[in-house]
Parts: sequence; C-alpha cells; structure tokens
Amino acid sequence: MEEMRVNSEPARKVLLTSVCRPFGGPGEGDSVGAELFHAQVTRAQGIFSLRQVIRCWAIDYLAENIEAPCVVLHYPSERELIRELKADHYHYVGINFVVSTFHKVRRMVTLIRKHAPHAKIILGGYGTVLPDELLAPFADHVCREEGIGFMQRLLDEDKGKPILHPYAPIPAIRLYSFQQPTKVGHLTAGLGCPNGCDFCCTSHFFKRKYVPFLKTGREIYEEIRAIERKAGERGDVLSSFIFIDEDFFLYKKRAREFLDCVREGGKPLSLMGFGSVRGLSQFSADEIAEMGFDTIWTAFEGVEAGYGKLDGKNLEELYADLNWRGVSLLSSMIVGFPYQDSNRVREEFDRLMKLGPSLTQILIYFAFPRTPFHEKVVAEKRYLPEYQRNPDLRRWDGFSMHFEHPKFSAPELEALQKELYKQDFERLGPSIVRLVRVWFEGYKNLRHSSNPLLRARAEEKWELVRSSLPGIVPAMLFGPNRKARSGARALFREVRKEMGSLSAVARLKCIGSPILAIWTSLANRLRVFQQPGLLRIEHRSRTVVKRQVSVMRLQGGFQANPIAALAEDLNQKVRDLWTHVFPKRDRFEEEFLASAVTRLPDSGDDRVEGTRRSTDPAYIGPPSPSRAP
Ligand code: B12
Ligand code: SF4
Repeated sequence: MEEMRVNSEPARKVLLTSVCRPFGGPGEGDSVGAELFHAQVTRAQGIFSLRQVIRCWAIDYLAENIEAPCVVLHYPSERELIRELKADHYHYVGINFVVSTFHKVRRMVTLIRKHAPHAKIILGGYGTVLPDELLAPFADHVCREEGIGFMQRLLDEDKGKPILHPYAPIPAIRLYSFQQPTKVGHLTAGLGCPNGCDFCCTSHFFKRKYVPFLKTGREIYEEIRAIERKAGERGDVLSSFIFIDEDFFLYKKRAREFLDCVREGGKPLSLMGFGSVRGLSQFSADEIAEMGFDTIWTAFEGVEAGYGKLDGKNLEELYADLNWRGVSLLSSMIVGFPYQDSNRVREEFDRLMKLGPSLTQILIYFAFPRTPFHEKVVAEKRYLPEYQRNPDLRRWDGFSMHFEHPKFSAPELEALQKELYKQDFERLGPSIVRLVRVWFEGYKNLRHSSNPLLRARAEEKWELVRSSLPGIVPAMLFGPNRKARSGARALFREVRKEMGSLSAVARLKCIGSPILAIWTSLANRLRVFQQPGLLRIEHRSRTVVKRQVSVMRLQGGFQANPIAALAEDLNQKVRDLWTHVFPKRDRFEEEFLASAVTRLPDSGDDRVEGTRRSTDPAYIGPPSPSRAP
C-alpha cells in the first residue's frame, strides 16, 4: 500500500461509490442490503415490512467537503460502475464498505483496475477494521479514521474548515408497494461513542472518542433548519429526519441546548435517532418529545449484559412514558451472550415483548476485528473451526454464530434468532400498526397539553395517524393471527371514530391498500423489484447537469426504471439458477484466505479497551501487554 502522498495538482477527479447491487446473491446474507427495516428489523413481517433504501451518507459527506470535482454513486450495478469508469478519467476511486461486503469490493477492484487502470483506489468505512494483510492487495489507500480530514489531506486541500452537511435525503417509507411522496432528511451530528461496549465496531473504530461534526445544540438545530430550507428550495417535503449520533442524549449540555432551541423555534420536529437508556434517563419524557423525537433506537441487549449504557430508568417506566408521548422505540436485543441459554433468552425476550417496542432488532453476539470482544475470542481460540480456517466474511452480519458457546451450537442459536423475529411479529403484530398506535396515543395524550410545543406535536401526530389509516386495513385482513387482526381492527375503529367521516380519497386508499398488499406478496415471493436503484450525483462538475436526479430512484423498481429493474432481476435469477444447477466449489474458498481475521493482530498498538463491568465473568479487563501475540 502506498504511503499517503500530497498532490500539487489541483482538481483531481474523484469517484466515490458504495458497493454494487444486487444484494442477496449466492452466499450473501439476506440482511446485507441497502435497507435497515426490511433487512434487519421488519424482516419477518412479509407484506407488512417497511421498505426504505438508505443511501450511503459517508460518501455524501466526503463529496460535500472536498474541493475536487467528484461523482457519487449509490448502489450502482457493475454495468453502471463500468460505464462511469469509462466515461471519465478518475484519479481516485473511493469505496465505502463493511466487512460483510468485502467480497463485493474485491470484485469492484478488479473492474476498476481493468477499466480505469490509472485510478488510485481508496477503501473507507467500517470494513477497514480488516487487517492490512487482507486489504492491501485491493487498495492504494485505506482510511481508518474520520474520512473528510483524510480526503482533504490526500488531495492536499484546505484542512480544518467547518464540516459542511450535504443535502442527502432518502425516500420516505414504502409500504405495500405504495411509495409516499415525501422524503426523510439526514444529519450526522458526530461519529464514534465513548461507551465502548465490547462488541461495538464504531466505538472502537474511533478509539472510544466521540468525533463531533456539530459541537453545540444550537449548531445542530440550525443545521436541521438549514436542511429544511434546502428541501424547500428543491420542492421536497421532508416528513422527518434521521439523525446519526451514537448516543445523542449522553451529551447532556448539548442536548439541553438543542431542546432550548426547539422551544425557542416553537415548531415541532420529527426525528429518528439513537439513545442509550443511560442517556435517555437524563431527560424527562416530555423533554424528549419536545426535542422532536418520534423514534428512538435504544439497546435492550440482554438483562445481564452488564453494559454501563443500560443503567438508568426502569425500562418499563421509560418505554411507557415515551410511548405515552408518541415516541416509538426500536429496541435491539442480543442473543448468544455467554450467560444465556435457551430459557434465559426466552425469558429476556418475554420481557422485551412486554415492553412492546414498535420495532425490534435481534442480533447474535459477534465480534468485529479491533474490538475487545474480538481479541478475547481470538485469544481464547473460541472461533468455530470453519471460522479459524477461513472465515466467510459475508457472514459478519449479526445473523450467524461464529464461536463456540457453552449452551448453543451455531444452528441452534441461528434458529432461535429466526424464531424470535417470527414471535415478535406474531405477538406484537405488524410494526405499522404498532407505530400508528403509539402516534395515536401521543396525539390523544398531548392534544390538550399546556405546553404549546407538545400541542403542536399532537397535531402532527394526528396528521400522521390520519394519513396512515389505509396502512392498517391489510393488517385487519392479513395480520399474522386473530389477535393481531383484531388489534388492527380496534385501532382502525378508534381512529375512524376520532376522524368522523372519511373522505372519498381516504376510502379509495383503504380499498386499494389490500390490493397493493397482494401485489407486494407476489413481488416478494418472485423476488422482483427488491433491489435499490442507482442514485448518481455530480459535485462541482464542469459539465452542466441537465436535471436533478430524483432521490426516489434509490427505492428501485417502479421508482427507478421498472423495465430495467425487471431485466436485472431476471438476469440475476438465471445466474442463480446456473450456480444452483452447476455448483462449483465456492470461489471464495478457492481464491481468498481470510484467516487473518481470526488471528490476533500483529501490532500491540492496536489493542483496544472495553467496558464490561469488572464483576462480569466476560470482562476482559484493560489492555495488557501479556495478551500481545
Ligand atoms: C446508516 C447505516 C446503514 C445503512 C446505510 C449503509 C451505508 N452503506 O452507509 C443501511 C441500513 C443500508 C446499513 C446496512 C448495513 N449495515 Co450499517 N450502519 C449504518 C450506521 C447506523 C450509520 C452509518 C452512517 O451513515 N454514518 C454517517 C457517516 C457520515 O459516517 P461514516 O459512515 O462513519 O463515514 C465516515 C468514516 O467512516 C469515513 N468513511 C466511510 N466511508 C468511507 C469511504 C472512503 C473512500 C473514505 C476515504 C472514508 C470513508 O468517512 C466518513 C466521514 O468521516 C452504522 C453505525 C454507525 N453509527 O456508524 C452502521 C454500520 C456501518 N452498519 C453495519 C453493518 C454490519 C451493516 C449491514 C451488514 C447490516 C447487518 N446485517 O448487519 C448492512 C450492510 C449494507 C451494505 N450494503 O453495506 C456495521 C458495519 C460493521 C463492520 N465493520 O462491518 C455498522 C458500523 C453498525 C455496527 N455498529 O455494527 N447500514
Ligand atoms: S452505546 Fe455501546 S453499542 Fe451503542 S454505539 Fe456506544 S459503544 Fe456502540
């Protein structure tokens, strides 16, 4: 790998890309796609699954903050990538990837070297936790830090400028194949997390330091308003914001200042963000609702997980208080902790179900390289033989078990995880109904509040509930069981009563939604229209960009180009069939040896520190030279 050199030549052209579609090819985990809900959260909910492609914000941030002309590609096909490489003379091609998409990177690098042999290849993103031994043959530069500063150094551009925030919305959720016309804004307030949970990739990537993109609550607020203005200029309607900051509520002073600004502004916001129980416990539920949080992703992990982030308010109280104010929760649970056996997992899951999150994620306890947990299992030689010999990196996705466990075999734990996703759906019903229920509660409880901001929030929630009514109808008909169907019917009746009469359009939508649900079921079964579409953006281009590319393209299928999408789907099916009929030894096994991942890193400098309580039997303690190889 080349040392980073400084360029004297200005305006070198940069191509930044995500990994290529299609996702879900042979050997690829079905959670590894371009969506969050459908792949990891509502994956067992069939037609009720929420569909939303999330763009790769890292490359939008990089493109916005460099001076060189740049093109950004979100989810190109290989053909589209080749076309781009041939169309221009790129000096650099940067790829964002994660561990489980590294096989795609290897293929892309072959294409880049063939079609743009002079381009230097930069690898960035959390896939770079892989050791140099694996990455070096595929890269000229590897970025294992905050990427804006890295790119500015590489291109010899001005450093230390304030970070600019790109206008990088994503389409609002598509449900039963019906695409809402609104968009969801995005803002990253900072990277990394000081909590240092032993398995956490992002926390240890930044060595347990928080890297703020916005330092004060006022800056965050102003930026959200600025993004809203940009949306207005483009004629976009933003229904909400996704707000990336690992534990927003932990930084009490900043979050409080943000709250003051929202109060001053007097307009309710609609945010989805991340917050630990510890962070959330520093604020009252009213304050969290006033800040504008609609959905909070919070960790449930496991009852005895022992992470400091789980300390704080009683969970039952926290969830109930937030739900009462229309704040829904996305709870993530981990299975496969050393203390868990099947009964224990089920007990903990029962508790989670009683908390009634609107959205649930259940992942297997596993370790990314450069985390303390990874060090521990490597040192203890606990990787299963196949992962020691040649780990399949495509399965670094939270849906496969990599180590020996005292109580579970890998197939047992993976089957249990699958069962829990199914149970979540069967016990609590479709997430869309759960969400509308929380919004409706929020509306009813806040509409007479003496706090004007909360009253305004109630109004927004009511609009949301009204517009979501057709979404409940398929749940009344096709819900997973009688209880779920009657729960949906009860909610429909309550909302209907509150609404009074239904407009003709609303009636039509209520009739149309089951038909769309049937079409969705068919498309899901045939696996057509499931892939994202290419979003291509030019930055500082010398050629005149004729028209703005619609962000909705990201959702693929009918939002992009249905004929092309269908042709691609069919092509993929033929390839899959070919692989099935003429199985050959896995190319991955033949050509690529990844055992460096399950060996201890060569340098003692890479040691990392975790935060398990010292009383926890799984606590590995502070880094110690005695554990160096
Ligand atoms: C949004 C998100 C998604 C989105 C979008 C993914 C994407 N391609 O960006 C969706 C929902 C699609 C997604 C899916 C998955 N994700 Co995800 N995702 C995230 C999340 C929450 C935020 C990422 C983000 O946008 N941050 C904001 C941007 C601005 O910051 P950034 O990404 O850190 O980028 C900065 C630097 O890292 C660097 N950088 C990044 N890329 C590049 C590229 C170049 C060339 C350079 C120079 C620098 C650079 O510069 C940027 C600016 O400083 C992170 C967790 C987190 N909090 O970071 C997980 C995370 C990235 N996801 C992860 C995983 C595992 C997945 C999945 C495999 C899901 C699964 N089954 O487990 C799939 C894979 C999908 C895919 N196609 O790659 C892991 C990756 C761990 C790893 N080492 O592999 C993370 C870290 C979560 C975690 N803690 O485990 N994800
Ligand atoms: S709280 Fe733990 S898991 Fe969550 S981001 Fe921070 S270190 Fe990672």
